[in-house]
Formats: sequence, C-alpha cells, structure tokens
Amino acid sequence: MATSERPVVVRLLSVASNRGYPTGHADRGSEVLRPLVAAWLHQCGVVVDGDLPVPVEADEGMAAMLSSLSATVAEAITRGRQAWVVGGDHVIAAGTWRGVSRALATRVGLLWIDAHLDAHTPWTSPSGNAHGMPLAALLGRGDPAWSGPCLDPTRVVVFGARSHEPAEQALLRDQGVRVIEMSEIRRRGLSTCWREAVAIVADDSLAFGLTIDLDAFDPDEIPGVATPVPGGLAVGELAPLLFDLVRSSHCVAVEITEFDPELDASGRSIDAVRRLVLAMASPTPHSIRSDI
Ligand SMILES: [Mn+2]
Repeated sequence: MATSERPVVVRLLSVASNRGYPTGHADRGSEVLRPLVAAWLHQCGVVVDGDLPVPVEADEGMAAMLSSLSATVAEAITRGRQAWVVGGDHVIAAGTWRGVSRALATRVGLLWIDAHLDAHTPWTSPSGNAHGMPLAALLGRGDPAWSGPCLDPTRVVVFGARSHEPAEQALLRDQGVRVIEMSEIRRRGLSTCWREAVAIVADDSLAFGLTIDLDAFDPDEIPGVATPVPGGLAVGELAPLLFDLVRSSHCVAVEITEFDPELDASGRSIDAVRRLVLAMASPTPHSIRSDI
C-alpha cells in the first residue's frame, strides 16, 4: 500500500439523510458533524477545497437522493479529490460508492466497518429499513431503482460485524465477500485481522475506500447510533490503524455514517468521532498517538 507523497486535498460533503431509518435523526447528525469534521481536518493541516451539504429535497425519493449524491461524489473524484462524505444514515453508501465507481469507471474495493452486514434486500429485510441494504445494493442486489454492481466483491471486507440475518450472510457468501466478525477479531487479535482486511481491500494499487458505520464501535464509546449492538470495536485501538489506510494514494473516499445527536446527550460519540478523524487526517502517525 503506497502512502501518498503529495498532500491529500479533501472535498467534504454531508448528506442529511434519514431515509434509510426514518424514525432516527441521522439527518441532523450530518448537520452537527460537517462543521466539526471540517474544523478537525483544518486542525490536521488537510486542504479542504469544498465543504458543502448535498441537497436532500423533502419530496424526492430514495433513488433521486442517491443519484444526486452519486453525481456530486463523482465530480469530486474526477477532480482528484479525496471525497469525505458525512452522513446521514448508511443508505447513503449506495450513492457515495456508485459515484466513486462511475468516476473511475471501475468496480472499487471497500472496507465496510459495521456492526451489521447491510446486505439485506427489500425482499429479505425484516424491518424494511433501507440503511440495512446498501452493501447488497452496491453488489447489484436490491431495488433496481438504486442498485447496481459498483464494487469488486473480492476486494470488499465487512469488519466488526456481530448482528445479522442468514439471508445477508448467504448473499455475501455467494458474492465472495470476506466478513470478519467481532468474534473472529477477539479470537485472532485486532492487528492480525486488520492486516488481512487491508491486504484484501487495498492490494494491487487499485482504488479503494473506507465506509464507517459508527455502530461498529462499542456503544459504551459511541451511544449515538440508531441500532447499537454491544461488544464492538474500541476507538482507541482501531484509530491508529486507520492512518495508513486513509493516507494511501489509492484511498479515494472516506464515509462516516449513522451519528444520531438525539442519542448522544453525553457528547461521548462526538468525542469518539473526533479521535477517529484526527487519527485518519493527521500528517504523521506519530502526531496522532498523543491525541487519542
Ligand atoms: Mn451500516
């Protein structure tokens, strides 16, 4: 994995979506997080050449929202920017990574950090909530209005999963996606599992990205998510590992999703996101270690 010689220029986008989980407030989460993420990036010396909300119209459907996000992301990637997309619920991934794939005219690799598999389709989901469907959609399985093959399944890893249904496991198994569950991370160790994940996603000088569902982390550290699951990743353990990944010259986009400010009265979740962003954006790995 090559670390970039040139400074990364970031295009920061936010998407005020709760379309994937309409009873939650991840739409408001994007409005809270975007200025904070911008400030943390500046603090790290990252050049941010654009900082804007992707418009979400009240009367537009899922397909229209994801299309407009896809087009905005594609424009940033075409200009050589590293796109940072702040959600919003995780259904936005179905727009973000379609935009990346379209701009690069290829199927991309993706590290999917999540407590869930997000590999339901409208026909298998018990809840019907679309934030549980974006990975299936990006593999070409789901509502045809907003699904299509955008990822290379042999370079996709789900990391930190611990809550899923059999239909999702079957879909990912059929596609050849590697799923590294929390139970395996506990058994084999975080750094061993991380090395394997990075080797799959970021090998061979091909474009890849990172999508973070904040529910991957332990709810003790990040309670501000719609669907918390106990026994998650530790922020302080994962954060230092993210640095090399995001600074790779082939890392084209980073996505942070599912923050719900209504569920973060303590402010703990915001502080955890701050530590993650500083870890990913700091100029050197050394300088982050004193900060997290
Ligand atoms: Mn998710």
